[in-house]
Amino acid sequence: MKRIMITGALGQIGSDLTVRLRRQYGTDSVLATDIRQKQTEAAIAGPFRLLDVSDGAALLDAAKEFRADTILHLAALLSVTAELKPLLAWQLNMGGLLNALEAAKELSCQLFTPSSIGAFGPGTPKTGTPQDTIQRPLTMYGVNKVSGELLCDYYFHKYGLDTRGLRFPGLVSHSAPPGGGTTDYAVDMYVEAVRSGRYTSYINKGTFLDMMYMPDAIEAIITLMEDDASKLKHRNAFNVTAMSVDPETIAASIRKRLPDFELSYHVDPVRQSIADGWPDAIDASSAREEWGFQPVFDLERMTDDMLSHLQERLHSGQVNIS
Ligand code: AKB
Repeated sequence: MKRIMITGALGQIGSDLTVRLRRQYGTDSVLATDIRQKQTEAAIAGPFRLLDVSDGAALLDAAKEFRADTILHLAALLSVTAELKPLLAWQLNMGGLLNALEAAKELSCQLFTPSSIGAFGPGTPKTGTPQDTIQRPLTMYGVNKVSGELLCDYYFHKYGLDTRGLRFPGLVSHSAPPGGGTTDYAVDMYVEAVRSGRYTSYINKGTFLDMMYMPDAIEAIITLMEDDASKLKHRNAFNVTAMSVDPETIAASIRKRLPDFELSYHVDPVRQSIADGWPDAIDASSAREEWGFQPVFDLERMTDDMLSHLQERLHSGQVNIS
């Protein structure tokens, strides 16, 4: 990766990824694009361009003018929004990916796009979910993610395009909020623990899902993209995870630092049914073996880091920390 264009760069992953990549590859070597402009570091501290990924010509123009050799295609609707707006999700998630793949083909770019634990479904083994297994999701998001994995493999086999991907679990971060996801509750819980000392979870106790802290997700993207392609047996997409937790597990970790934290439940049937179709704990051994995936944040380290960053922002007057 030398000249990197990121789509959806002002979202939860892109905000941290853009800043981290500019540190490593140089500010002017990373173009952040998004459908709207925000006054955030990713948008204002380096090259930024407005881009709607459903406009294929505009996406190609942006990559061509920037002389990109890598496209990190992050723009997508997450699971809950996709389930509420399935047609829009198909158009944006699949249309945007197709446009990114076509631009990458035209310009001979490397391409990364995230898949998700949402690519699995109720028929998938719940624990130790293997890299290669049954993928019959019942959600539009899941259908998009499986189709996206297949499409990226297709471009690799048919055109020799260097496509690589990760099946992300829920990602926890403090700088940019997630939006429209099922696993967002984990981020919300940390924010509310610091802001109000209590949180009402829309996901029920006992619902275990994989999670990972954002710095590990970002290092995983960079390591995978920089890895020698000849070592990869898989491409689209690798299982990655750092922990399997339910709301009670996270609350217990928060209470070790904030003993008065209160957790209650008001379960949302849409989000609960999405979570019920996902694995409890996936197996990331292919990622470890093929390119050395090694997350450093476990639950306790993540809780320490999340709470200290959020508390710092609260005390510096940024009360509206999400
Ligand atoms: C979501 O909850 O939709 C995402 C995901 C796990 O893909 N965070």
